[in-house]
Amino acid sequence: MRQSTRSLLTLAVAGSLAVATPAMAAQWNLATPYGDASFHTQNTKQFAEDVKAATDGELTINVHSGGSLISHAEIKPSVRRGTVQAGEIFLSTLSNESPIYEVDTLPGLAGSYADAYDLWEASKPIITQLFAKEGLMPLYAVPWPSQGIYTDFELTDASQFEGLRVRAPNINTQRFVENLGGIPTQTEEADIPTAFSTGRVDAMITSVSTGKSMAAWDYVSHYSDANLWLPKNIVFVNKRDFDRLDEETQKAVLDAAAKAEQRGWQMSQDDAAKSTEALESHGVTVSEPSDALKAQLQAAGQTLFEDWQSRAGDQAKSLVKRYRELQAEQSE
Ligand code: PCA
Repeated sequence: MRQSTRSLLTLAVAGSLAVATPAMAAQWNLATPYGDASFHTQNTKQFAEDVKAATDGELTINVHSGGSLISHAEIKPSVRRGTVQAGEIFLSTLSNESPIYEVDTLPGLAGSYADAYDLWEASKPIITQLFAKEGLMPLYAVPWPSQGIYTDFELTDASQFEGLRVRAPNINTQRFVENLGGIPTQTEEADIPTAFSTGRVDAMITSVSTGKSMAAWDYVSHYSDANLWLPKNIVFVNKRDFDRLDEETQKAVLDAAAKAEQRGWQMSQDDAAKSTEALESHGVTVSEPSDALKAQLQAAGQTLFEDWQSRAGDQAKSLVKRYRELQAEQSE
């Protein structure tokens, strides 16, 4: 093809594209490991719709759910590299990078939504700094309902953990299981049914939401509502991709993110109630641990917290201090 013909063709193609889509329209791909049934994914899809509406289609965010595009562990590295522009992950899976990321899986620190929110407020500046070092920017974070213990027998005493293989979604949960004498297994949420059906695990620690979405009643009979901690998902973007947007679009993204955070915290509470009902209606016995069991779980948790404090640097300690201040303000 002669050069002049080729450039004419290029011009023609560029021209037709310009008619089809506004010149500056941007597309982001956002990868999440969680499926469409999860309230987290529903919230993130709503976030994407809000952005599209607010920017008149200037920015479209395509949410790829259920790990369909990228596996959980690869999501953050992929956003960092720019393979995808945005992602959602379970924040505490990053705990091998910094003790800061363990803070929402420390037993006894924040056991209510109000406390968990204060903890997030206290962590946000530090987590934003850590993400910025990798060229990433957090958009919002939303908690799972509190974590409890699923077993196929009535859990009455910590000694029942002896030799029990317990599925855990992050490092601190694994340590917690170990402190109780159990054998922890790291399993992705999507792989839990297989882990049970192949006999790799006997029990699990997760929320009522996950218990409902993976049909826990097929594998276990009891849920002990131990209210261990409220761990969060975080949604974040590659900072370069964010910086490329014009100011108005950036503001639309941040506004929609703030709305998604607010909506998500409410969705988590609503989903906790609905999921508990679903578990019960499928025959799972839901109960709070007895005082004796509570004390045993607390002791295992206390060891974990002390261990964390000895590993955590000054930054982590000042985070907890700030959290305590916010908590005090809340109760004034
Ligand atoms: N569900 C996810 C994360 C925490 C939760 O409640 C899981 O169990 O993997």
